[in-house]
Amino acid sequence: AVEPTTPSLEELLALAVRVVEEGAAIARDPGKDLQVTTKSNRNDLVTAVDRRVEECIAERLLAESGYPLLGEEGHDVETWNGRVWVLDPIDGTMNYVETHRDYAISLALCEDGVPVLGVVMDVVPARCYTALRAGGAWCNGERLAPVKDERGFTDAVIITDLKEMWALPRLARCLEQSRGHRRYGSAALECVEVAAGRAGAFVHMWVSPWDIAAASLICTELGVVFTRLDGTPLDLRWKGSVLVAPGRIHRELLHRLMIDAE
Ligand code: 2AM
Ligand code: CA
Ligand code: CA
Ligand code: CA
Repeated sequence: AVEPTTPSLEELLALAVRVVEEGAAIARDPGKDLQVTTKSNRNDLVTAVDRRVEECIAERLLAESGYPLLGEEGHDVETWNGRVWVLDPIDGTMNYVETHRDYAISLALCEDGVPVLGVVMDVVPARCYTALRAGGAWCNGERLAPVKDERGFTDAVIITDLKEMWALPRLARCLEQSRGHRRYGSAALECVEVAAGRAGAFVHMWVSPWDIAAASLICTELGVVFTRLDGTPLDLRWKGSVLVAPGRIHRELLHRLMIDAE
């Protein structure tokens, strides 16, 4: 008998891109009724499309890879040990419902909690960001250059939420000194903005594993430093804060946010 061969990470990345493209097709053509309902509060939304995209991708990945899947809308795993898919079927559901742009599908494959491949699909412009651990990162198949690490934060745009500014007065001061403040409403796409060099930093107090599993690999493959707000290493298995920036800006913001207010 012929032993089935274990798929390479390149093959698994190709599979991940295929299923994310299928999910994007569902999101682009949702049918009449989105069935918008709320979860923890009136601005925490989920739609039938979130669930349908997760269902479709989970089914395909289980059939074609056999690895378990953790997804925001109802797929849990018993353990992070070994290979586990981590999926956010729609990151930026409020945008999906209200602004009709800046929402993403995020899919990563983790080994013992460490992402080894990642896909972040910016659905509306069909821009597909991918990364392979120790292999680099791409946008629509074109290799992305490592981020430049020259600017300080006063020469950069910083992405964060208004809530964070109220929670962190020191962050508000940094934003005043920066080139400006942005917010897009999809944590995955916001990380990718830093990886692509269009923003200098992303700061967020509370992200879930599926928000950042794929985007964190895209960032680190391009030389972006990706830690908790206090500078400690990211452990994807837990929800928490993130400070995402090239080295110099990361050092400057860490110092100003955590060590010295002046
Ligand atoms: P979602 O759209 O998948 O829920 C928007 O502010 C960003 O924060 C999005 O990435 C969104 O992901 C995420 N988000 C929304 N509600 C959240 C919550 N209650 N806790 C943490 N993250 C949330
Ligand atoms: Ca959600
Ligand atoms: Ca999300
Ligand atoms: Ca989501």
